[in-house]
Amino acid sequence: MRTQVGIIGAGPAGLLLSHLLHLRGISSVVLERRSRAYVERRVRAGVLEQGTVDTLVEAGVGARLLREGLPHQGIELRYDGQSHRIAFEKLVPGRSITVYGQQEVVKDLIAARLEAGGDVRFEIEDVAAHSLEAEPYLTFGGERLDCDVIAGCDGFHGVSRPSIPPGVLQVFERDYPFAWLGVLARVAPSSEELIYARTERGFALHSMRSPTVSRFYLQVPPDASADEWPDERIWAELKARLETVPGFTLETGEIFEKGVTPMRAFVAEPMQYGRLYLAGDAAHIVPPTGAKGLNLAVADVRVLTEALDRFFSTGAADLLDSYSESCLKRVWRAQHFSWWMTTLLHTFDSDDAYGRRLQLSYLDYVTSSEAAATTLAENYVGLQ
Ligand code: FAS
Ligand code: PHB
Repeated sequence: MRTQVGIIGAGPAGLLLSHLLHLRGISSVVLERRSRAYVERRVRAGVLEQGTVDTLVEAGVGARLLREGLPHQGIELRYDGQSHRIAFEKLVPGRSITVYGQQEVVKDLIAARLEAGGDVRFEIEDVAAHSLEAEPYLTFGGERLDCDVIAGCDGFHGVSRPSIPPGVLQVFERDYPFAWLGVLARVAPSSEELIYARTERGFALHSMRSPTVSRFYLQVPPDASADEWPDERIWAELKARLETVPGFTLETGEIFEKGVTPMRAFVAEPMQYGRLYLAGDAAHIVPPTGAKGLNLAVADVRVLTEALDRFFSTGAADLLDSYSESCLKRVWRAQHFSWWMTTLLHTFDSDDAYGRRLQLSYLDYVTSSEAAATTLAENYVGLQ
């Protein structure tokens, strides 16, 4: 078998790359380890930057997103018994975010690929990448797929990054001393917008997926397990961390999904080797506090699509050669913003009284200075 681009992974990066390449007449095969039902059910990100929405709409896969997505013009920072709105419409006029679950994006992309007769294969075990320097190929289940290029879109735990010979990659990473317990509940959101809450008990986030489904996160110890968090304990802790301002009541409902996500930051440089190009979580991970992970994956794919289109249509490899450099500036901006939001809002070492005062002082500054609030807003909605 032969294809122009062999893609490992059917997450947002792999599926969007396959779709955008198809629109430019470039063939690809997507090889996914999990089942279609699994990847369509996997709950992850929820916030799309304007650039991500524009990309999906322009690519013809944004109809349901425009119908069902929830456009937001601001977020709330809640701390020390105070509530402060970061108003995008005032600080970054014309730019906003849309709340739309990552699994919905994945469903829309899979539907589009299959409708177009795209070659997306699920439950493919033992994918391996070979001969990356010259004539690359993938093997899986006793088969061989010859490719002109391989795209590693297989996430943080995939096989593509480890296929790069030792000594080539420089890795930058930071593990945080806490994790997030994520919860989905069948209850109308108690706030129209997202609430990022910093409390002495720890961070909490009030988000949502629809007018009838809310999404919550709690900062928990790094080794926490969802089994330690029965529903009653989750609601009690969410109330303790969110019901801190007058007039706010957190509505409760049936919890139907819960899981713990580690908080880590990671970047592998360069994001390419020979004819292998890494995109999305295969190359970088951010703590989800800044809602950047999915949006970074989409941004990588936009750059890679242009580079591959130029290569296949003209033979020029210049954009491919500069792919990693083109992505890393945005990657590191998102890394810094995610670190900044995480350190601003989470509770660290309980003995660090000085550090906690610094946090409160910075929050007072961000919520009283238009310049500081604009810094948060323009990074959150996505830099142009
Ligand atoms: P993905 O990990 O989504 O997709 C990679 C795909 O490759 C998967 O389908 C996987 O099954 C497949 N794969 C892996 N190894 C393979 C192999 N050997 N062979 C074939 N296929 C293979 N971001 C946010 O912005 N907000 C959040 O709240 C948030 N929550 C998250 C929660 C969790 C548990 C995780 C892990 C991530 C979260 N993220 C969040 C980040 C997340 O949204 C990623 O940024 C996004 O999924 C990146 O998309 P991909 O790069 O496509 O990687
Ligand atoms: C989500 O709704 O899943 C979400 C929202 C904002 C974040 C992280 C996750 O910063």
